[in-house]
Amino acid sequence: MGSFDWSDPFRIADQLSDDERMMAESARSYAQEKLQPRVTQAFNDELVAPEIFAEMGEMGLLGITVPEQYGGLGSSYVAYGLVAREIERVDSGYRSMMSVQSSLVMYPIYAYGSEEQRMKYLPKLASGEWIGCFGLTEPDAGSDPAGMKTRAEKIDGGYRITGSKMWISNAPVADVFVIWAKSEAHGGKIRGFVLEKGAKGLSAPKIQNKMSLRASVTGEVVLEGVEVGEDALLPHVQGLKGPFGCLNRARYGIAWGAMGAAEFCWHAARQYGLDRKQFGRPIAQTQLFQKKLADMQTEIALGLQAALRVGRLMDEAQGAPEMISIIKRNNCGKALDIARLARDMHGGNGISTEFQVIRHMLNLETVNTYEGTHDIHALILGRSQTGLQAFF
Ligand code: TGC
Ligand code: FAD
Repeated sequence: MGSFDWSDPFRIADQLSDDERMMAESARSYAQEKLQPRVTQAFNDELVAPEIFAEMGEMGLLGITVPEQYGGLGSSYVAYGLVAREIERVDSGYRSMMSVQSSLVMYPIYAYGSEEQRMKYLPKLASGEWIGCFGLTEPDAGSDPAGMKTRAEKIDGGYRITGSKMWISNAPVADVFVIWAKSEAHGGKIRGFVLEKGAKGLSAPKIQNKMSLRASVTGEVVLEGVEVGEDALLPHVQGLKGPFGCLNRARYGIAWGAMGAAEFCWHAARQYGLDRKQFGRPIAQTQLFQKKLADMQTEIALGLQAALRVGRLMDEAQGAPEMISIIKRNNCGKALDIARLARDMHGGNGISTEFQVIRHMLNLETVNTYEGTHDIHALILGRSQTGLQAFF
């Protein structure tokens, strides 16, 4: 029989290439040395830290799957997932900053943009000199983005965009805005536009009073007749498959990231149980405590193995959106359960951000909701096996 490592039950580490292991290790060192020391204060005080993009850019963590000629790393989806896991082990907000920039801003410019757009935006987004955001959700169109009201009307030499976007990660500090709007000139189809900070009529006020993802800034995007040239249109996609093509990548990364946050909570609960004594023995020496640890270990081992499998399929161009729905939904839901359990296992200390598990728990409420809620992914999977759509 083989040996057993309690912290890596299915030996994920053995299933990685040397390059993938190196990427994961370098992301882990950056996250633990540079992000971990500042996260508690950043969360407590809702600090906005745009300089983190430049740090991530320097470490090669932005646009990992984008080809090198555009400033990316030209690396694999597995590598991207491993990095998301390491960053989210520290905080879901930091992973959000990275995944929006990589999957929701760089990816659409790379996949749907002109060569001029690629050359103009991608290198500066890869270095973190420019910060990007992705505007799909609106105040009245969240789970149902097809219901968006934002409109692009044709004007001489370009378009005029009017509407508003809600809950947009990075927006208040963004230089580059990927905005999805219904375009009258294209039969009302959804089209993507790349807008720049400073455009007349464009503003991005910060959303206040968030109790989740407090280390990542979120904004509205207000578009009051913003005029852009023809060159702002992403030429190579139309319809909802444009934003969904980006979401497939980001949701995949989130499935890995949520497991990183869950691993933090599991390890913290285990250590707390070994250190904390009640009734004359470590609380880790009780059956109930050990059952919770066993449940955490099992769900994380399964979730990581599933994410790795989907990543390998994506690297072979064999990944399907429904596979991503399975891992996004299940890994986020399980991570949230694990964070809530870890909070409980820390007793009173569990409610202090000093012990960190409540921060992960609060963050994971968002992670379970954005990029398709837990229930919306259930409906995507229900439709895929019955052929019946139950959204409305
Ligand atoms: P439906 O009829 O299913 O599809 C419309 C068109 O889109 C295509 N499509 C996809 N293409 C690629 N990948 C996918 N996953 C796709 N899903 C759908 C589809 O083939 C069709 O194309 P065509 O050419 O035939 O027109 O559309 P529906 O309106 O019925 O959609 C329903 C539903 C529920 C599946 C969908 O709207 C949905 O997923 N809702 C959730 C919305 C969501 O995820 N929003 C995310 C906003 S961004 C965000 O949260 C960023 S947070 C980032 C961070 O901070 O980390
Ligand atoms: P709703 O769609 O109103 O859903 C409310 C509830 O109703 C949910 O429980 C949902 O599951 C349920 N529900 C909805 N429809 C159905 C149905 N047909 N059947 C059964 N149940 C249903 N968006 C962006 O575009 N870009 C971003 O960068 C971004 N970042 C975000 C950052 C944060 C911190 C947050 C909180 C959100 C962010 N979002 C972003 C928005 C996010 O994607 C949406 O919040 C999410 O898609 C849900 O939409 P909603 O909030 O409008 O909820």
